[in-house]
Amino acid sequence: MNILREIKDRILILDGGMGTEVMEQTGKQFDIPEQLNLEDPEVIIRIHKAFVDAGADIIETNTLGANRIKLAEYGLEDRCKDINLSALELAKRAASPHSVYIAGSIGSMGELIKPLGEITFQQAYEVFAEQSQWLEQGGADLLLIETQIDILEAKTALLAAQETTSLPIAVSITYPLEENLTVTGTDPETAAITLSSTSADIVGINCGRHPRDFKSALNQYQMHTDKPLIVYANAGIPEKRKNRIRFPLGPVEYLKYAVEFYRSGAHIIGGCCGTSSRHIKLIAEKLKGKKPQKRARIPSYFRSSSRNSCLFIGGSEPFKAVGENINPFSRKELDQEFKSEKLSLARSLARRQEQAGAHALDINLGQSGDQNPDFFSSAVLEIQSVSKLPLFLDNNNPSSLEKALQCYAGKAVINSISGETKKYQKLLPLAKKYGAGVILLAMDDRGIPDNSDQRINIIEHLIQKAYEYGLTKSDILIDPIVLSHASSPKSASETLAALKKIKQMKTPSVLGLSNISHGLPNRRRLNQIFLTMAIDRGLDSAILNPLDKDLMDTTKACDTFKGKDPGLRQFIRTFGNVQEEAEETEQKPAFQSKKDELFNAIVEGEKKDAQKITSHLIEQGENGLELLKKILSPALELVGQYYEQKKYFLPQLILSAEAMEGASQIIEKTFPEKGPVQTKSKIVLATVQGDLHDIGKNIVALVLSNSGFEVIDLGKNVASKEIISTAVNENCEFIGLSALMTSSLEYIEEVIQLKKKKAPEIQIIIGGAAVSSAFSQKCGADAYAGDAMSALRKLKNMV
Ligand code: B1M
Repeated sequence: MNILREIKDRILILDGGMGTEVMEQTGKQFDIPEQLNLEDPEVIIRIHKAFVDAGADIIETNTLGANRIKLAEYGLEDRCKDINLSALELAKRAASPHSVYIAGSIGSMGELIKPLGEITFQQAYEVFAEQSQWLEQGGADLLLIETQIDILEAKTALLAAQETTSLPIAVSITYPLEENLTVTGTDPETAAITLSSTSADIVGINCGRHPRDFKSALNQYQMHTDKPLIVYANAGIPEKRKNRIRFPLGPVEYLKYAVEFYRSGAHIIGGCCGTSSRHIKLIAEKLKGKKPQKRARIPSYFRSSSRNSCLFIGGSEPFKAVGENINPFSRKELDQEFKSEKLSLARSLARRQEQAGAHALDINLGQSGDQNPDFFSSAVLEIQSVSKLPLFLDNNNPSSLEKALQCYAGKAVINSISGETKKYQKLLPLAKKYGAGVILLAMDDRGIPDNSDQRINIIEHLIQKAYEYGLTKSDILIDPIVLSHASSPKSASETLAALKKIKQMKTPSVLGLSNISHGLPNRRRLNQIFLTMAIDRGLDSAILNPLDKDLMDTTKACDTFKGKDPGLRQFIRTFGNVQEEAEETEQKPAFQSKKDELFNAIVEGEKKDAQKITSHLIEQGENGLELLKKILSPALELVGQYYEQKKYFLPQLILSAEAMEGASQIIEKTFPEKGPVQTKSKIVLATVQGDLHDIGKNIVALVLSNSGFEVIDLGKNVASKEIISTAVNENCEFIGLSALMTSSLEYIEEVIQLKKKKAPEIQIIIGGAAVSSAFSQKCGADAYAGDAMSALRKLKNMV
């Protein structure tokens, strides 16, 4: 049996939802259903058997959460081996004597990799390598890395599985947020581009929201990857009724969607949460063994991606500008900064280039990037946090480059790989291993040829080598090299001639534009004119200075003449209402006052700046609480709006929250030490279960404790029972609850219900962005407060 060969010819049926079937069969909800592999194996065998009898060709082991980190949450990390091996044993027993494939299921760790979480690449790699090896040792036929909530985690799991086992591997992403986004904000197009360049054998989509949302996601996958597809959705969005979780789609309704998956090109089709053996039986009757749909050829332009955006170069795509400014050769101040391993100017340049319209950013730390291999990857991590643009990694040192590729959430671009044998032999395998694109450079061991034909020879040789290492057309950009017009006057025309030939090869091109004017006066004009000529010869993208507005405008004008801006829509949209401007220079942010600057530091997530400016303002006699109310909270509110508008993603949200926390710490220090004040009342404060937002609650705690209340702060994500038991044991008069997620409102209601039973005398005050006065009345809270000062006033009245 060879699954990869088989899916070329016939549709295979995957089983249904294990977790929900366990609930259905036992009537209980388990935090970690994998435990049943050891404690109640018959249930798991029964579920597998039902799926096999229903016609599943592939069954998944009950190991979704059986990785060391997840198991550790329940003190089961030492049972990792037993849980995985026993899962295989049960699946094999259930499958026998039928000939079905057993897929070793690998889910998310439940904690994110840096910078979104605390786990390092290496730790994550080891966790996934361990589970993959147990699953292979137990006898799995393939590995199914599934329900992945973050693209970096999925890539890391894949790499670990691929390097430590010899099994075929499928990677399936889940898009649970509105507009088909992963938890960390990746859309299906971006994920498909990222996965397409990895070594995954099969890619796909599972779980998520309603199966009706899968169609558009599948279309995106079809456009950007030719890997076989695996698709299995939930039976709709579950509802809680009378303490039972119900999925709305029965077998007949779900079948309609399964047929849609088939028509959209899926090779493996099954069900996820809420789908039972009855669902799988109908799908098997209808689709099992059918010939897969013929897939359209994917367009062959160059693709790259970050966690939250993608980049296309070549074909009919408009010209693409890659920001060159994070490079000490173009900015002396950066050199100083990099020598002391600082990155604040680089972060600010990343933002400014993105605002100026760059489509990607080049990261070159010069010599400093080579000295400490960790510094380059730190820079890549930080720039990913402040900009959503794809990154071109410009570093000659393979070990620095490898570390950066490990932490890159998307498909990076290696800038660049020349025809020097030692170089391409090291770097092309790295590109393949980490699923990166490459810029191939027209020079080899003999240097840069003077003439364009020789440059093309080198390029053809390099492209061949790239294919041999497993790269594809959509991974390759060609740089025919431009030298300074001052040092080599004939070189410009050779570069232009090479560009024309590259265009005939239908391979996308890129140039490091600013080289042309190196050592000459009036550089901006030279750059602009040469760029126009190069675009005319077919140049598709350049690494250039996006802060030079004339240059950026030139690219847009060129697009109109090259037929890359149909109806001149983009041009008119950009320039329609803009006054003709004379000379443009770089735009630096101008702040009216220190308070504006503080606001901006929070919005941009610059913690150190936020702390410095807050200290300065406090020294100038500003009131800390007023700053919190009038500057810091509104700034964070704007961050929330940006997040809603998809202008910001989770990394930016985290940075802004950290900046706010940093500023709040400074303000906190300005409050008088709490001396022997007479404690008036005791209040237990908490952000309710499921909610990790605690900035607002911390401000409430600060204000109350500085006004004589004794505050017991339980932190965030606190279980209702813990809140009540603390309030009772500590003899509190009040309970204060905060919630910012609509989904956590039910826990406010739960605390109130519990309180009514266990301690009716305690009064409850609630607040937080998700809470309203109307909700407060509906759920029976004693008071609602819209901000910290109002919380204080209300509590004083209640006392
Ligand atoms: Co997120 N987040 N977040 N977030 N986040 C919101 C809340 C959101 C509205 C953003 C948006 O979509 N516009 C949205 C919730 C949507 C909803 O359900 N209604 C959201 C989301 C979706 C998420 C994630 C799911 C994102 C993801 O992972 N894809 C995730 C969820 C994690 C979880 O909780 N399970 C998430 C994560 C995070 C960070 C960790 C990155 C970070 C929190 C860091 C931290 O708190 N330690 C974060 C942040 C910073 C925000 C925003 C931008 C700002 C929240 C904040 O701190 N505001 C927020 C957008 C927004 O609210 N506009 C957003 C400033 C703070 C001072 O205000 O907390 O309202 P607030 O407190 C005020 C008053 O409300 C009141 O007094 C305070 C001061 O005056 N108050 C009380 C608060 N508690 C009170 C209690 C009282 C009385 C008054 O009595 C006891």
